[in-house]
Amino acid sequence: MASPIFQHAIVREPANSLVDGLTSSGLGPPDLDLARAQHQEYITVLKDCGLQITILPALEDYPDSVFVEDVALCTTRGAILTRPGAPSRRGEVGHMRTSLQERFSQVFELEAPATLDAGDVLMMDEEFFVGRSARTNREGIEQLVNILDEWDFSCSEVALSDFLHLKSGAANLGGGLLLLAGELIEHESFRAFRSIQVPPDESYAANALLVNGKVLIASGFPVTKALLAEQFTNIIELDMSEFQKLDGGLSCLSLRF
Ligand code: CIR
Repeated sequence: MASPIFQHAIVREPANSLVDGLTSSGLGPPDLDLARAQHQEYITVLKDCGLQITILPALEDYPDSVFVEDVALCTTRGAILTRPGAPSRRGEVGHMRTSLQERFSQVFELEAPATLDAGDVLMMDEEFFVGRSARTNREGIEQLVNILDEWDFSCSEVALSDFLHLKSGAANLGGGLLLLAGELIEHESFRAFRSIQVPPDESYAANALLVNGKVLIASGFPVTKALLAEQFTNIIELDMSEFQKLDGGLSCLSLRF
């Protein structure tokens, strides 16, 4: 199994309304200046990984719009605009349409009553996994599976009970290796893969990102970092404190393709 190679990333500037973003973390509202500085550092690191970055403007009407990952799935054969599970996030999709149509020859869009956040979609080469979560429903999964099938990708469902999104607890580290946390560690869907297991008190660190040979992880999770260091020489830590307050992780802040 190969490691994905990315050339582009799309990100969106944090809005002032970020302080009103959805959250279940109980960590309080984010500090806007710090969130902006962390977002800037995230962009710098992606650039250093060799990506060309498109920075979309902030959307004040959509507090969670900085988490661009949820509104689209970008694959090697086309892109899919989603229909986010949280009603307050549905309007974000229209603000991503043109950017994807300019870059992908095929762009599909999920339709009601489907709901799906692309944070629930994990790509392992040609094999996809989709979390059935509080945000992603049966119709969302059905529509996704049908589109992926047209592109000759397989896709299977992973029932979630604890995590907000599938990628809150799973990351593709390339070469058939997964980083897994919590309920996903023993999950039958991932038995065929090798995995690194994140300890329970570092579960947030599971949302890591492999970008062109470098592993990006949130800072402050020493056990996970040490486990990764056994297999990777290039690990970059990023302070994600302000996005963690809104249940967002490293993958959520960009679309990569
Ligand atoms: C939300 O609840 O939708 C945002 N506050 C966080 C979204 C995080 N996105 C992701 O995990 N892909």
